Amino acid sequence: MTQKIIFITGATAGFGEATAKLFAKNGWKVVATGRRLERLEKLQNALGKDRVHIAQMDLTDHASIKSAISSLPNEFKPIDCLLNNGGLALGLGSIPDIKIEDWRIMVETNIMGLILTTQEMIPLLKQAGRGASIINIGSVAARNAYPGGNTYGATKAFVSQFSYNLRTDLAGSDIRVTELAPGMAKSEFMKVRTYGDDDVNESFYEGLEPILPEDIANNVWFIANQPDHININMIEIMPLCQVPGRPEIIRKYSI
Ligand code: NDP
Ligand code: 8X3
Repeated sequence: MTQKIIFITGATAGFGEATAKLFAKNGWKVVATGRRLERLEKLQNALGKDRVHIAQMDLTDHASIKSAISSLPNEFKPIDCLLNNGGLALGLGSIPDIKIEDWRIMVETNIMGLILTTQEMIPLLKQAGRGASIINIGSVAARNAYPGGNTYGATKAFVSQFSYNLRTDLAGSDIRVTELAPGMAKSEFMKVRTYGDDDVNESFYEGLEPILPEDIANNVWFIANQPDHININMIEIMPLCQVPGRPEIIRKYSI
């Protein structure tokens, strides 16, 4: 049987890195992308060059997306699964105490980066044929409002609706589309959101049992390995300690 191939955006940390490890361990080939080359190299060294291809790719730069995809070696084509995972939140301020530049970066990364990657990848997914899938990482923040969620949550609401619309556009093709929407998860997400605060990653989750990156990787595996005729439209996951519609459960622990 030919090895399947997953293309992951944001494979240098958190969900993307855990997914790369899980899929490589289970016999898939992995295309790992992100901006931090040294982390990609470390991942490739750990998992093996025959198993992992790396490409430095910035989701805010269309040329870099095109180049990463067009320069894929033959052994890493076609693509059976695209995991649109790379993304970020910046800042926890409530309107109007926000930085417009943060909003611009979130929109460029979480929205534009995801749609441009998808558009560039469609031909390679079509080549893979039946069983190919696109998995878009959304968030519970798309449907639950909390102070400071403003533009971040709205970018994830975009991901949610785009996933459904994409599924409709691709109806009749062999490509499946899923929105995977996690709740509070301990990765580097909060460190990035607080502009690099190392301590927050520990203090924010104290007394809580958040989702771990490996939990999300397991769900990506479940979605990508469904029978070819099954499309999981959407999965939303929260840790038990997080309650829908009760954002203060998170806010209580926010910095
Ligand atoms: P991490 O910060 O641990 O990982 C984020 C990944 O996104 C990194 O690999 C980073 O790579 C990549 N990334 C960020 N900006 C860019 C860019 N401009 N170009 C390319 N890659 C980029 O966070 P998570 O693993 O938690 O986040 C993964 C996804 O899950 C995000 O879309 C996030 O919004 C979403 N999410 C997170 C939740 C959480 O609570 N943690 C809950 C729900 C959704 P690099 O910096 O090397 O480029
Ligand atoms: C991240 C989850 O609720 O912290 O997408 O915004 S939340």
